[in-house]
Amino acid sequence: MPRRSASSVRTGGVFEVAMKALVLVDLQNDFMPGGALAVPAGNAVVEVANRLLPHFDLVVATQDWHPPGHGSFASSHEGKNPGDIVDLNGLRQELWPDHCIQNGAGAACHRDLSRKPIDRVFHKGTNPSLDSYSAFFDNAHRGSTGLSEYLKENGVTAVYIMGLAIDYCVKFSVLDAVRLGLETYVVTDGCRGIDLNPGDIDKAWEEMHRAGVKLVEAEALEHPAKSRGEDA
Ligand code: VGL
Ligand code: ZN
Repeated sequence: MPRRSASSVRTGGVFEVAMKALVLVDLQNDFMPGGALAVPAGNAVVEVANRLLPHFDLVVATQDWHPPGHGSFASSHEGKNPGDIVDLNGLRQELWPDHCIQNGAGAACHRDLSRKPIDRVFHKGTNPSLDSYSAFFDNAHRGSTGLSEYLKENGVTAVYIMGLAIDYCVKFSVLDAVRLGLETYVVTDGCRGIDLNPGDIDKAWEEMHRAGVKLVEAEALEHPAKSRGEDA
């Protein structure tokens, strides 16, 4: 259960509940420098997450959580290398080094991430023959991780998304959040990307912008009055 109660917002004489959730995407060892699928400077966003945690009604985290031999691993396809593209059950699939194996050290969240304020953790990528970049649904949009149902049950209307990697799991999560009708914010300094093909990160920001997401810096969430130029 969320620890903090929702804040009430006065709208048209009626008090309505505005619940905002922080969604921390894949802050796992394998996506950190030195990890199996390292995102450059991925570790820099852990302290951003820790700073934001106290400012949210509800905090959820995702973990990429693959079984050994997962279909997104190059090692599962004879003669293929990380970076190659294959057809996985009719879907275009980038191949990756083995990463985020269920219960392995690489799948654990970064040791500096403050765990206590996280209300719920959602696993994705558990189906061996289908990848799941989004925090909400698998890449075929067939199965749900349970996150959208959980947010709905808790009356969440706005999500603030950050994490790794901006050009994969963050982008897919953000686009799904918009489709689900959530007011969707991306915490710009809380994200880092892979740039498998140079330009992927820029393209990801453009795609999210076109979808109508709002961008926000961590500082503005920590000190809302100050960032509007008012006295704190
Ligand atoms: C991710 C590639 C493969 C991510 C997960 O978290 O962005 N990227 N699996
Ligand atoms: Zn993965």
